[in-house]
Amino acid sequence: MKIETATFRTSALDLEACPPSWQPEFAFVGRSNVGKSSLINMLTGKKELAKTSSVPGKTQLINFFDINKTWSLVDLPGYGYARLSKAKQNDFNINVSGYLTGRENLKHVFALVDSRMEPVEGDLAFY
Ligand SMILES: Nc1nc2c(ncn2[C@@H]2O[C@H](COP(=O)(O)OP(=O)(O)OP(=O)(O)O)[C@@H](O)[C@H]2O)c(=O)[nH]1
Ligand SMILES: [Mg+2]
Repeated sequence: MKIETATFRTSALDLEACPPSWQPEFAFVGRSNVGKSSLINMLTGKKELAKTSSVPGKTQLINFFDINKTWSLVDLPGYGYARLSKAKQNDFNINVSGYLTGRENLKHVFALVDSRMEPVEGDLAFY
């Protein structure tokens, strides 16, 4: 499929704040810094659509991108960012889990792993 348009729609802290949507949605999860945001930019051919960083913990909200005005890609905060407090990590995990389990138009979740590393605790927990 050719991606003709890819635009940022909005960010949300948790499931309750997610925008209403009837479009099929596809989300990326994985540990912080695994490359979720970079992959969205690669797939859409837009280098700066999703914000990326060499420092973990860049994506802190649930970010929605409209593709071809008919479906959506969703960039999620990563887990296991050690420099965040345990309480904040826990909030992220609860918000991401809430989205993954409660979002009605979510069609598919892509769980990214770093092939150079053993799975981390969060990988196994999210599977
Ligand atoms: N070697 C390598 N580096 C990559 C690849 N994809 C992304 N990176 C680098 O990995 C770093 C993290 O990328 P991000 O896309 O911001 O990671 P993220 O999973 O969105 O991280 P959070 O937002 O913290 O959850 C950046 O420095 C990227 O340039 C890849 O395929 N190979
Ligand atoms: Mg990110």
